Amino acid sequence: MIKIPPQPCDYELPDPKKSALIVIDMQRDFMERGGFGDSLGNDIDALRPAVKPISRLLELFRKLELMIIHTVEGHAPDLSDCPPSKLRRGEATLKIGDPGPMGRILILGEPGNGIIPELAPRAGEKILTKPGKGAFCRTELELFLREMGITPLIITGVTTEVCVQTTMREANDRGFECLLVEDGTESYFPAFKHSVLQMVRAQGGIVGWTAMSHNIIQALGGGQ
Ligand code: C5J
Repeated sequence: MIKIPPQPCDYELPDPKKSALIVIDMQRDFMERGGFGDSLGNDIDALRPAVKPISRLLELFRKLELMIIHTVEGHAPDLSDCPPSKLRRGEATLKIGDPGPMGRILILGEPGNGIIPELAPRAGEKILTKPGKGAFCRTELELFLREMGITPLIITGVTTEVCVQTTMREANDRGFECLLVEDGTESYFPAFKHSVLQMVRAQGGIVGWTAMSHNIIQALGGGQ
């Protein structure tokens, strides 16, 4: 049994081998100039601080041979999996599917849709593509986790109040124990990140727990 000192109370990992690190949407489309996030007028640099903590967690999970799942938000080239409401929404200079400097915006397989090189998945790590904000919407994630016997999820990625929070709420409702990594998630809006951290752990952890990456790394026996 491993105990991590997060908020609102200790988070218990009965067997780390049965946990997964989920890295949500660390894609060029959200992190780099010319991508979807930038085209919506966001300050992409606001997301950078999450990269190092995620990289350290990835290193430890790889060393301990624990489950790693990367998610990628993107759509089929013919946009058949993109609801018209999502296509219409937002005041982007470039809409989903438009050609941009890194290829078509938010389209699977385009250079801009890939994961940033610093956090590139390695062989054997699961890459889950998803058309929505939540990683459980129209994907095989729930079935996969149940087949692998995984319940605790250590959650990182961007953006905190959109894909990360949606995924965490979906997971919580399905009975997964979610620990959100405070310094391993970022938002274009710092106040939104702050609010999500508070919302998650309020009322005795109504959606889950939050902890800093160094607490998790230390609890799992990694150095700093
Ligand atoms: C957004 C995401 N913000 N990955 N996607 O559209 O949070």
